[in-house]
Amino acid sequence: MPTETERCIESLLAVFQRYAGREGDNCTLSKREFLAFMNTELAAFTKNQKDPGVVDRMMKKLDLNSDGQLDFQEFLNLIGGIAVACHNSLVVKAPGP
Ligand SMILES: [Ca+2]
Repeated sequence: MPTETERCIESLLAVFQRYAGREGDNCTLSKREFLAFMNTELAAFTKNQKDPGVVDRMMKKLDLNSDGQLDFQEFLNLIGGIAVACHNSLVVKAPGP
């Protein structure tokens, strides 16, 4: 039986591969694959964005080597950033001692 942490890693890999495998290089997310990922998997976030260019700019910021694709490391930077933001908002919201 995998642990909870191992299952989380497996899930991240599976989601990345599912979207990366849609077109072109199946080890990276193209802009279209990234948009599909954002609109499906992070729809709550995407829907709240009034600026339609925000996902575009996120892609540019995440694409550290500027090859127009997001590899798994670049994708993890996004997940890590969101996780940290969630953690921080929980810490701020949590009642003090
Ligand atoms: Ca890249």
